[in-house]
Amino acid sequence: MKIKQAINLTAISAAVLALSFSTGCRPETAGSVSVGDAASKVYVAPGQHDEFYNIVSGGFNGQMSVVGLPSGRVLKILPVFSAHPENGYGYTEESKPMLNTAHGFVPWDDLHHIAISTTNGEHDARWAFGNANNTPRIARVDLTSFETVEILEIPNSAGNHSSPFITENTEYVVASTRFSVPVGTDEENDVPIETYKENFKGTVSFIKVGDKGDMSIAFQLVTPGVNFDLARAGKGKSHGWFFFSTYNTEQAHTLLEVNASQRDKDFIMAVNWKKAEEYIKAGKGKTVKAKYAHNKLDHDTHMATSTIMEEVLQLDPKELKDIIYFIPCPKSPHGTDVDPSGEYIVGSGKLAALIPVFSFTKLMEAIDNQDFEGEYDGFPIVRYESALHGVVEKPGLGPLHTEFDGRGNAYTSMFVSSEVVKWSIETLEVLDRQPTFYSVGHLSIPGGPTAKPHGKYLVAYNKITKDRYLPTGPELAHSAQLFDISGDKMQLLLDFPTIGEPHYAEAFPAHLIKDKQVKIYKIEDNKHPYVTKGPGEAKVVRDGNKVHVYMTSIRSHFGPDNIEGVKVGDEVYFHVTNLEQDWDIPHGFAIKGANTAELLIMPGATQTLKWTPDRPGIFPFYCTDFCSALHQEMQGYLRVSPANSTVALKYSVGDTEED
Ligand code: RUQ
Ligand code: CUA
Repeated sequence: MKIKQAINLTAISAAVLALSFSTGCRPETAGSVSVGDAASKVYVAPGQHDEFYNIVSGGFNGQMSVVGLPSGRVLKILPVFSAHPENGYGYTEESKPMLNTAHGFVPWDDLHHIAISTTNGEHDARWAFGNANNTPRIARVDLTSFETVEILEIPNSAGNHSSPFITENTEYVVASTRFSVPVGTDEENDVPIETYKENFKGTVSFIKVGDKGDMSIAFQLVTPGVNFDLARAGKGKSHGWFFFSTYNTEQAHTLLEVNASQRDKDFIMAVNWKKAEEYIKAGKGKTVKAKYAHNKLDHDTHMATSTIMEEVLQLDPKELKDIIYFIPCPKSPHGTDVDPSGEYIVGSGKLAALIPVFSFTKLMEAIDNQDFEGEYDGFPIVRYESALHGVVEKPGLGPLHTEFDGRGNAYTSMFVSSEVVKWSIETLEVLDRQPTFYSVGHLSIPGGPTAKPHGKYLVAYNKITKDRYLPTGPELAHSAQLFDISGDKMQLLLDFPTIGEPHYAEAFPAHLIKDKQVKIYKIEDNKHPYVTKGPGEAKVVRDGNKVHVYMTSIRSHFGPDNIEGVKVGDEVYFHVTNLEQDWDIPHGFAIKGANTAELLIMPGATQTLKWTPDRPGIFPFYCTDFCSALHQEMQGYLRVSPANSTVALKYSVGDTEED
């Protein structure tokens, strides 16, 4: 038995290795483009704007980046789940609560997927949602200020990979767990790992999104203990349903590389969430204890708060019928994608040699006729052939993700054979294939996952860069490639490096948001408890060993700019209000020896730096953002005296000296 298993393992490992990129997957055709033609298509003349905003996940950097398309120019890095030195996110006293969790402060996570809000299945681009994989959370970014404004932790989840995916009208953001784990109290969860099959469960969380975007967990489905990889909501005719790819339906807990690839087929799990809603309305949910953080940024106070929630509502689909059905899907499906009409569901089995396409109409018929081929953990398995629209034969090796152009075509990324394959949804014929450099993961077409894709471009987000750019030591630039997909054949136009490792990205037309941008925060609306609304109000107040500096910044001075009477052992809080009311005039703040942060303060906002002087002396502070011709003059001095000194607190605001 042991020996047999070992042989098995070697054979499978060898097969997997042969498929993997390490043996070389360099596409045969070199990436040649007609330079003049391609260059003119991506050329955005100086002073002109890009046509699309592209919001790109940064993978293990926990950020999103904002890229213009077709130019590929990086416009901004948006910190979401990671502290970010550029603007103090996660460092300033105001923003630290955003990164609080039930496990405490988590300054770095892993962000894979972007979901741009939709109405009637089309992008409205009010918000961008992103997932934290490691410590499960969903974030909401406001696309008028390009700030993370809300983060909601997800209890009973581990490895929040299959998220965030949204329903047609952004009714829900949905998140499912990658790792199944015991779902009980901390004490109940202390079980032997080998009891996986009896004790480990999956969960799918439906997070309600309010009119203003506010998130709350409406309910959680407890599912069989499998791994969820990705998901998509139904739309159009399939609105009300949700589709999740699963792997490890073998329920292995060790050596998954081998043990989770035993079955010929895993499943796409179809969830009737309208039905689940009915059960919730009928009071069938069960409230269970769960600890998770809910963090929000308040734009009036410019402060984030973190609240620890205590319970969550769960539904048990085992007792409540007609919520969950399993559809067999070959070989560890990674992506599951729904076409713009909502009729076709594409499963991409990463170890499969074909791409199955399911029909929603047929799926409904099969469910109505109870056309099942058995049960999985008590849930009906719909007969594969009955739900199948057809398969794409010989698409390539290692299908991962599929996007749509709105003209009846689908585009699937092939990780192992490093290519994008275009095929017809109706006839399932392969129409074109183009190499990617190299090992492509996600694809993104502007509007690609919506009911109304914009077609035109496709971006391939690649895992390996190898020789595409000037080398930069052991780690090379991560890479995206832009294709023109407006014609019959795809045409490679541009390589551009990305920030972090790109996973999913979504792009939408710039006109949706570009005239809605927040330019300043009105100083009269600033409700920060330590705001200073004019240079005359600047002051320094001692409260025991806490010293609060109410400071203003305006081109080109700080008020106050001379401070004395601070002592070793004090906790000094610099609450700096930027009095500017002009677009694009932030001021910075830094003081020597500060080991918490610097600040970057937007016009009209207040931000706080906490500083604990550790020795007597003179400590200069200055503005870190080049704000005017006199930026270098924007500086000041703070005197620190020994703990027992009698130097009186004293500060000066411009000319006036006060005690
Ligand atoms: S995954 S490369 Cu983390 Cu979206 Cu498929
Ligand atoms: Cu303010 Cu430089």
